[in-house]
Amino acid sequence: PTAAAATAVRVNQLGYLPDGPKRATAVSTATAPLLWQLRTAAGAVVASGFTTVRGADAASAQSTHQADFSAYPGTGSGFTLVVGGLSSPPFAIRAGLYDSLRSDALWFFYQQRSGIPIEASLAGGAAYARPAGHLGVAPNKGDTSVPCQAGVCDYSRDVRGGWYDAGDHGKYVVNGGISTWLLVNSFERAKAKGTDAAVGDSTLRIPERGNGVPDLLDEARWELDFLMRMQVPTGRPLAGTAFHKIHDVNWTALPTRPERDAEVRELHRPSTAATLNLAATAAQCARVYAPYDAAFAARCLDSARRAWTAARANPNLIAPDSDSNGGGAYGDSTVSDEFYWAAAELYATTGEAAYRDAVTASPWHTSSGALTAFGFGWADTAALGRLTLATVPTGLPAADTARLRASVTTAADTHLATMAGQGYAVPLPSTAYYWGSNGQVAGNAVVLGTAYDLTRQPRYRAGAIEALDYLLGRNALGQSYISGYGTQASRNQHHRFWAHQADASLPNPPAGSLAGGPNSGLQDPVAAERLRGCAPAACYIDDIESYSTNEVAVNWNAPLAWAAQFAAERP
Ligand code: 9MR
Repeated sequence: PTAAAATAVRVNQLGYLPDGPKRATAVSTATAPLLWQLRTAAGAVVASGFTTVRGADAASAQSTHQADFSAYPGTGSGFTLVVGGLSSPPFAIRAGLYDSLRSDALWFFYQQRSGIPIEASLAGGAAYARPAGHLGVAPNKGDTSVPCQAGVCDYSRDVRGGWYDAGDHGKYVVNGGISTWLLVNSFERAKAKGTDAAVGDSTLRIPERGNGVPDLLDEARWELDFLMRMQVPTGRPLAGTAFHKIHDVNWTALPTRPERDAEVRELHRPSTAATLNLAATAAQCARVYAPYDAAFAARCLDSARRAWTAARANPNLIAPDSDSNGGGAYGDSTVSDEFYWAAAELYATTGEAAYRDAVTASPWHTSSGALTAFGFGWADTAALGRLTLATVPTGLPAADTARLRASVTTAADTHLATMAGQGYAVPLPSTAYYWGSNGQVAGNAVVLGTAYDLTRQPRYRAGAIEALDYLLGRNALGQSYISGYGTQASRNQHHRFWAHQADASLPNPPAGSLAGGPNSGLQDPVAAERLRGCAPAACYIDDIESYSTNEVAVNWNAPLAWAAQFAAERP
């Protein structure tokens, strides 16, 4: 025992798997190891040991110790970890811990659906039910006949459906693409592993349950149909490209339920990035949906081919960062990575030489930049192509496939090294707490999980699960960023319907909604005012107005769903 005791003990507030890593972080300036004790709900000490002194942690600006109770073989609920005289929040140790998060993280997508009534019986009660959004019932203008912005086109399109991107009412092809890809990839990898029944028919609370098709694919199809509606039709200028996005001319106020949005909606001009997001996800669709719905798979492939051809013919339609009135910009000036991703998906699906040549000619095929310590994202998609080519059997030479697989394990080892260097074992460099950092953490868990799938090396599984520990409370703030999970969980995420903090008659976000997380950029007025001077990993506030730290988004919940599905599997 030393004079300086612990000032906080941070654990995964959901708990730990019996066969998983069990580590916690204590905040303490003590320079000698501290005694830790694992206690049952009744107070009995069932395991004990001494912490490892980790010292200064750059991301949190805290001095930390690590307690490792992985060797404890017992199970139960209401455990606490006592370090230096201070107790953690209670947590469970049990198998099946991630079963509900697996389905809740996917439930988020149903609740974000546009163009369909959200049913009380499926959405978790009357508070979450709402009429269909954006079908043109006054005062709502609807997405069934949406005109273009001035000068973009002289016709209207039916672009109903899909998921709202986040807390706003926009629908964006860039970002819809990566989110859809992650869900469908989680199914494709599960099927290869034989664990797809967990997300099969009648496993989720969605209207399509019982239709004979795996529920996860039903959910992703809701977005795929929308993405294909965003394609410029044959016979029009720029045929085959995809409109970048559709959203309101002006930002709607908070709160505003989707069906009460009275703003004019507009299609924004096609972009190469959006076109390639469509090509990639539609090509993946053609491959993965073929056994369940051959006609839909064929429609996906036709759309993907047309998108690819149109992108090749129009490689410089760059979506600008400035187009952010009424919706997010999703500007992306580098599209070579999207070309690689789309080529990879089209090649993995068709095996055709032209797509193979586009893959092998791409600088991303050999670049180590495809998988970095920072991770992938809506603007950086080469990793998605890399993961597909590393995991889906193709006609690439065996040596090339082996090289791609090695690049995934190398990236996973980089994440493990990052984690080992940090007080909170976060797979994110301490300089990388940007907008949506929790999505990056979850995305890096996807890379770790894929490395485990490829090698069955336990360290990769442990890394993926420890990334979830971070999201569920083992972090600088002792905050679970997933609503409904943990003793101190986010509940006021920025959202126009789940806006209880702004209007007590509205619900909080449903269980399984991931907050964007710490953002050292402090890019909203509440964050700028209340978080001044924060250490990167502490730049977060559970306030509905802090959209730059506390929004939800499809591209963050999608890797969470992937990782939760992975964690729910037996090793
Ligand atoms: O996730 C996006 C982040 O990378 C950008 O820095 C930020 C500002 O452009 O936008 C984020 O995406 C938001 C989008 O623009 C609009 N819908 C909500 C998204 C999540 O906050």
